[in-house]
Amino acid sequence: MRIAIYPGSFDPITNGHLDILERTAAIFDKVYVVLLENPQKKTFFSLDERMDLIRTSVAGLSNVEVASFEGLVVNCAKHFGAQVLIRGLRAVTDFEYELQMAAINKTLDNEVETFFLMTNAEFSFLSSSLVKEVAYFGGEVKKLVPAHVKAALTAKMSERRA
Ligand code: COD
Repeated sequence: MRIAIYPGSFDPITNGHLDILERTAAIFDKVYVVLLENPQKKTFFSLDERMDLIRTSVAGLSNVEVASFEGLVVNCAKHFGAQVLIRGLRAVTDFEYELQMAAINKTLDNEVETFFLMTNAEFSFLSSSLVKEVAYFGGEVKKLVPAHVKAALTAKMSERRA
């Protein structure tokens, strides 16, 4: 069975993440989208909120499961029985960091391979940070995230302003 993990912060999940996920799900038998918990990193959405947003987004993908993990990404791969770790590449700026990550992960566990999927050109500019910034200043995010994520962003922004 070909199993992959797609790790990330997903704060929140965007159409760029989803594109990578759909393409991965078409290749692998099973895909775990894993929220890597980092207690030192402050996120906009809580872990449970981010997991719920992903679950709704992938409801139509029967071989995709949403999970969380605390620790090294290579240990996460082992935990889920995955041979492959999926990463999305947007631009040259992603490349240096991703190369470094892939190299350290290979050093930590030689059995886990990193596979890179190039972003779909229409999402090449897209990041969770950018989406939050646009939403914060009242910009339209409907082309950037699924409708339920847009609703969650709007609700959270007004909650924070109150
Ligand atoms: N198009 C295509 N791909 C995209 C897009 C887009 N528009 N936006 C994001 N992506 C890709 C990213 O390149 C990434 O591959 C993935 O989607 C997730 O992105 P993010 O931003 O949600 O998550 P990251 O990149 O911040 O996640 C980083 C990890 C949590 C995976 C990383 O910090 C990690 O592995 N932490 C565990 C500790 C560890 O093992 N470190 C390595 C050894 S020191």
